Order: sequence, then C-alpha cells, then structure tokens
Amino acid sequence: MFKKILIANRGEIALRIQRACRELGVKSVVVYSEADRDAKYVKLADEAVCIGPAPSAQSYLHMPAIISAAEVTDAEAIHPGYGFLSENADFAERVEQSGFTFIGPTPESIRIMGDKVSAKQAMIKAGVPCVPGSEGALPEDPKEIVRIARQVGYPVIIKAAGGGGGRGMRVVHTEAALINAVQTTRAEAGAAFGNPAVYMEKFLENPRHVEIQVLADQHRNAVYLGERDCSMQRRHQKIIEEAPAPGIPRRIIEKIGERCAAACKRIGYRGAGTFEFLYENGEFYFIEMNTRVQVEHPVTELVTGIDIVQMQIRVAAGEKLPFSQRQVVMRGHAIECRINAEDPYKFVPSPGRITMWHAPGGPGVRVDSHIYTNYFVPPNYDSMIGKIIVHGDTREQALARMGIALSETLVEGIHTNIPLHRELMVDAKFIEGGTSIHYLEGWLAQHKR
Ligand code: MV4
Repeated sequence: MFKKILIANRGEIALRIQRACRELGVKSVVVYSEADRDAKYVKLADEAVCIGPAPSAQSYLHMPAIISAAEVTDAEAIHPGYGFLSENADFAERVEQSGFTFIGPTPESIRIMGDKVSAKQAMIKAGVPCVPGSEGALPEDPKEIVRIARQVGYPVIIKAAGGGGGRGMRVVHTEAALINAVQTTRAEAGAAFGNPAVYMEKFLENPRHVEIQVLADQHRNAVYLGERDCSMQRRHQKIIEEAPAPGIPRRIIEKIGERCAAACKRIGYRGAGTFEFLYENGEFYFIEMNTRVQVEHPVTELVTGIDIVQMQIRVAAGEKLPFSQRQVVMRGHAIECRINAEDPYKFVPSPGRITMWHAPGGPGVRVDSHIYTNYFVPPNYDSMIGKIIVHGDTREQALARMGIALSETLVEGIHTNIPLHRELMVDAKFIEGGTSIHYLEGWLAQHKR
C-alpha cells in the first residue's frame, strides 16, 4: 500500500478521498487554490500545498504545479477525483513519467475512451451493444453520408468524436438538413476539441440514462457493481441518481453488467469505470465510458456496501479485487440529491457565505459535503456544495427518508436547489419511477414561476 497520496481535486470529493486514505492508513496531501484556503478538506489535511490562484487553469488544471506538489511532499500516488484532470490522458502519462502512480486507468485506456469513435469501436469488438450508426467516423463524401443516414434511418444524431457529456452534438430530422448539420458540427468540434471527426447514430427520442459501475484490478479481474439511473437531469447536469434503476428486470441488468465486466477484461481496464447507456424499450445502448470516479458513486456504495474510492486506491497499489462477482450483492435502494448553490428554478449560481448549515441525519442518511457554517462558496468552480444520499430497504423507504432529510437540511446565506428536490420527491411521476432524460426539463417548463 502507498504511504502517501496526493489528492488533485477540491470540494466534497477531496474530503471523500481523504477519508478513504485515513481508513487505509495512508497519509494524504491536498492541493488547493487561493480561493480554497479555508476549505474543510484543507483544514483536516495531514498536509496541504497551495498550487496557485483561484482560476482552475492556474491551479487544479495546472499539471506542473500538481506534480511539483507531489514531489516536494514525497507522495507516491495521485488521485485525480472527478472533473479537472481526471480524464486527461496526458496528465496520467506525465504523472507516471514523473515516477508516481496515477490512481485510475492507463493513459492508453483514458485516451481510447476520450475519443468517442474509438471507445465505440472498442465496445463493439468487446460485445457491448451500441446505438446503431456509422461504422467509425463519417467520411468526407456527402453522398456517402446521405447513404449512411438512409441506412440508419431518421432522426439521426451527429456527435463529435472529441465531445461527450452532451458537448458537440446535433439532431437531424431530414435529409435536407443533413449535410449542413454535419459541416457545422465538424467545424464546432474542430474549434472546441481540436478534432473535427464526427460520427452518426440513430437518435433515440425518449431514453433513460442508465449506467453500469465497474471495478477492475491489474490482474485481469473485473466486476460490475450494478447500475445507476441518472435520468433526472437538466442540460446534461444530473441532479438525482438512484440504484437500482426502477422497473428494469434484474436479468437485463445482469446481462449488460456481465458484458461490461468482460469488456474490461478484454481491454485490460483497471480501476473504477462507468459504462454509460441509453435505455429504451427494454434495450441497452452504449454511448460513452467514463474513466474516473463519478459524483454519484455513493448510491452504488450504499446498495453494495463496497467502498469504491478505497478500491480505486487498492487496485492502483496492485492489490487484487478482494471479492468475486458472486459476492457482489445489491441490497435495498439508494437515492442521491446533488445540492447546488444556485437559484432552484432559474439555476443562476449563488456563491457567497453560508451563514448557517445544519446537516440531516438519521438511519440510512449520508451527507458528502465539505461545507460548514461560515464557509464561503467561491464563485470560481462548480456550484455543487454537497450530496445527500439515502438508503432504504425499498424505494418507497428511500424516497421517504430523502424527503425527511431534505426537510431537516438548513442552508442559510445562499440559495440552493433544495426546494426543487423537495418538490420532486413528492412528484407523482418521479414516485412512479422510470422517467426519461427529458422529464425534468418538461416538468420545469410546466412549473414556471
Ligand atoms: C444520444 C441521445 C439520443 N440518441 N444519443 C447526451 C450526452 C451524451 N453523453 C450523449 N447524449 C445523448 N446521446 C443518441 N443516439 C440523447 C442524449 C442526451 C442525453 C443523454 C444522457 C443524459 C442526458 C441527455 C440529455 C439530452 C440528450
């Protein structure tokens, strides 16, 4: 096991990784920007290094500063968390070339999954079902593109190979609009990602977003830890996640989960990973793979009892997975609400001083947050200030527990989206379960105020 790990992130995930280190008896170093000087994970840290001013580009995204911090503190490994440099293959490479262990997959795996065309090709080869579409990137010849679209059938979606997470895509309903859409998406992709390659898929009109969590070690063992339903989102920002996904038969989950674990073995994947799928009419269609720990990992931790962050560290240190697929048992139901410092209906960010914070508690309630009374939420970063995660024997119990937890939570001095969450917990369609990725935006349009 490592003696010391550097945490290259901020906020609740920096605290979450710090806790995992403590439990493993590993010392941790945190890095922070000038805006995060008073952050809880800095106060609680064994060691802390200031790596630059508030803007991410000069701190949490500044590779030389982070690698230097690891050098001066004698850390052996770097945990990148989520966001920032977590899926940057060049960073993973530089970390390893500097003699540290990157807590995550190989730079090669990150690179393959970062290019959505190569990711899809790898999945097709590994037997993971994908959305029907072009075989690889679209060719230049407009006639060829028209032919492919006719074969796929309208509506189609044009996606940038370098995109992902909702960036760089365009839906096309008619042949008349096709070539223009491809050209525009190509131009935007070239400017935004430095890669003009685009590909085509059948556009699924009303899917759910269901993802499979995997864990793999460096000895070709891989398991899946069930699924998460992340359909409750707005503008590609998830706000509620849950496990298991309501109404999907276990045999369908097991079948797709086995495929994901087998794919990990085949591509020599290591660490934690997430296979993102669209789920429509009883079928799973792969869209992307995330090579990092995700914001919503706690729902999987609560239903499986497995500490995903600890596992990331243990497999990075070369340990074998300490359990087999048979020993992964899902129990009960978990729901996560992301708490954002923002106006609950207009969604404008609401940074500033938290004059009062009271966390919820009770059976089956977990709070992952770095905030405290008198904490100043800096305006420089993502607006998420924490997560409330609940577990219950049934979905009904989890919903009840979340409603109570939200009613107990007090955040004063800034606006949060807690009122929105409280309304959603009593929404008939959400309670029924199985709403699509478009549900929240429709709900918000109907509940205009
Ligand atoms: C799609 C799709 C429908 N059909 N692909 C958006 C984020 C990126 N990860 C993929 N996305 C989508 N790809 C096909 N073939 C609809 C979306 C999509 C979406 C997916 C997941 C979660 C929220 C979403 C919101 C809008 C569109």
